[in-house]
Amino acid sequence: MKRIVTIQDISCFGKCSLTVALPIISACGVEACPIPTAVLSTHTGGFKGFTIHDLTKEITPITEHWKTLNMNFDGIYTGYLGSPEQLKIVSDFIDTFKKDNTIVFIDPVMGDHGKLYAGFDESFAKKMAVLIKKADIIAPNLTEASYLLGEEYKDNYTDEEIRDMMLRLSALGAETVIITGVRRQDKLGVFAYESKENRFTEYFRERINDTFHGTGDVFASVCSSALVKGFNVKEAIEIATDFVVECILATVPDKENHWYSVKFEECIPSLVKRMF
Ligand code: PXL
Repeated sequence: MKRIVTIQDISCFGKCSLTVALPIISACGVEACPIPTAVLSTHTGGFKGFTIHDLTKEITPITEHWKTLNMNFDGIYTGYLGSPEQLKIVSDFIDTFKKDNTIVFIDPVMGDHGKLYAGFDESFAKKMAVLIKKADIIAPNLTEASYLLGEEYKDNYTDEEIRDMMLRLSALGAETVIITGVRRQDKLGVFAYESKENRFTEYFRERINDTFHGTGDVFASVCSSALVKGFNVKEAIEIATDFVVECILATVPDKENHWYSVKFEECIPSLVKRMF
């Protein structure tokens, strides 16, 4: 069985980061090892008064113990990281645990719809742009991509502009760049650029006019698992995009109650079918 270590927070309510990553990676038939970077009462996207308990101090003792166990990972998947100090620790973690066959998948979670999430600023984005040098694959949305490049976010991008962004992002160090959440009239999709092959790929589905938190984490969890299982980039972005669309469609009828994330649980059977 393949094994992924995933490093991100646990938001106890709100279905994002680890509460999404762990069940999805497991459903894909990949062993999931979490390193929780912080415990929050909820995610930060829409709840008032959420609590945060930082776990930075726990990360190094966990990795020190793992070093004594000679742990190895087929994938290292990082999501929401809360401080420059955590970026540094994750960078050291990659240096220690990345082996020749380890896929390093960094989702540079920082914002969406042109805005950074609460607690992030441009200086954090600059440091994230350094961490992604260590990635094989990065999966920013357009907001995160523009912050990584230190550019103003725009409401609309042409395909040429997105391709140009991907080239410049890959010049920051990652071999493969995936850009999520690209809108095109009545479609929503994903672009990928594989620098080794100099290949651009895209995959679009129908656009649903509702947005939900956590869909980036759902995408990254499926995509990283698929890549670790040996699917190629084109297949991985198709499986992950289809799954996100299915999760959104399952949530839309109950969107008033379930605004905080998607009902991914109901869609797990079809994910399992595609993964095995
Ligand atoms: O889904 C990304 C995410 C992860 N973790 C926390 C968040 C968010 C997005 O808002 O607040 C704590």
